[in-house]
Amino acid sequence: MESTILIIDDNPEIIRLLSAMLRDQARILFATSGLAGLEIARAQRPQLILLDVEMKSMDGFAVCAHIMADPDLRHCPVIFVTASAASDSEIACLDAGAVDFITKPLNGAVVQARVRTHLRLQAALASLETLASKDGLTGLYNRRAFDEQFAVELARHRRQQSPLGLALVDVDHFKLYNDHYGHQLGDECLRRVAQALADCARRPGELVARYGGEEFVVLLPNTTAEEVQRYGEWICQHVRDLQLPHGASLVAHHVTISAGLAAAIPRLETTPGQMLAATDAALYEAKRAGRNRSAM
Ligand code: GH3
Ligand code: MG
Ligand code: MG
Ligand code: MG
Ligand code: MG
Repeated sequence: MESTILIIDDNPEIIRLLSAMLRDQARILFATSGLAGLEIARAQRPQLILLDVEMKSMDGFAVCAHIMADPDLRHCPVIFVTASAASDSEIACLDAGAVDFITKPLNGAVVQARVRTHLRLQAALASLETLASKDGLTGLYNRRAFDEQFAVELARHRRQQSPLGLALVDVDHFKLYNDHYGHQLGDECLRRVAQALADCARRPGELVARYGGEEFVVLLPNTTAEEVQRYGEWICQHVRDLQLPHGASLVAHHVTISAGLAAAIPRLETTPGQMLAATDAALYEAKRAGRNRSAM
C-alpha cells in the first residue's frame, strides 16, 4: 500500500519543493495552515506529517500538541521542518513529540533519507500492532485487544450512563465437528462463523473478537437489553442460514451457535469480569435449554 505524507507549511514554495522531493516515495497531501492540516490529518490518516515550525496563527508546536492529544492521530509520526538549526530549538521539537526534524534550506537527499527511514519504521510498527491485536486464524480481534477495548467502553458507558451490551458466542458440539471432519475443516468452520459474526456487526463501535478456542465475544455499544436479545436471535439465525454441514451435531444437520447475552448501564462497581460472568451464565443456560439459541 502506498504511504501518504501530509505537508503542513504556510509557504507554498516550501510545499512545492518538498512535494517534488517526495512524490516518488509517497502520495502527497498538503495544507497551508495548522487548522486545515489537522482537518486533513483526521480525515486522511497519513503515515507521516511534515510540519513547519514557523507559521502564522497556529504554529507548528501548537499543531503538534493537537496531534499528540488526539488518540486517532498521536501514532502518526511528525517531522518538524524548521529554519532554525539552534540545538535548543531541536530539543523543543523533540520534546513536543516529533520523531525528527529537518532544517531549511532543504537538502533533497537528506529529506528523502529521513522520510524513507520514518516511513519504514511506521510500516513496521503498524504490522506489529496488527500482529498484537488480531487473531491469526480468523482475522478478528484477539482477546487482548478485546479486553483493552472492553475496559475503555465500560468506563465510557459508565460516564454517559448508557447501556452496554455483550454477547459470548460458542459453537455447538464443536468437539464432535472436529472428530467428524478433522481439525483442518474445523479451522475452516471457525473462519466461516467468524466471518458471519463480522458480517453481523453493523453499528459503529461494535467489536467482534475471538475469545479463545471456538468462543467469540461481541461488544455492543449503546445497546439496550431488548436490542441485545434481538441481536442474539439474529446471529444464531445468521449462522444457521450458512447451512454449514455438521453431520455429527446432536442439535441439527448443520453448524449452530449458542450465545449468552448481557446488557447493563454500568454502575461504579461494575467490572468487565462481572459482565463476562453474566454472559457465561447465560451461555450455560442457552446450552442447557438445547443449544442453537441465545439466552440473557
Ligand atoms: P458445546 O456445544 O457444549 O459447546 O460442545 P463443544 O464440543 O463445542 O465444546 P467443548 O468445549 O467440549 O469442545 C470445544 C472444541 O473446540 C474442542 C477443541 O478441540 C475445539 N477447538 C478449540 N480451538 C480450536 C481451533 O482453533 N481449531 C479447531 N479445529 N478446533 C478447536
Ligand atoms: Mg512558515
Ligand atoms: Mg466452548
Ligand atoms: Mg464447552
Ligand atoms: Mg462449543
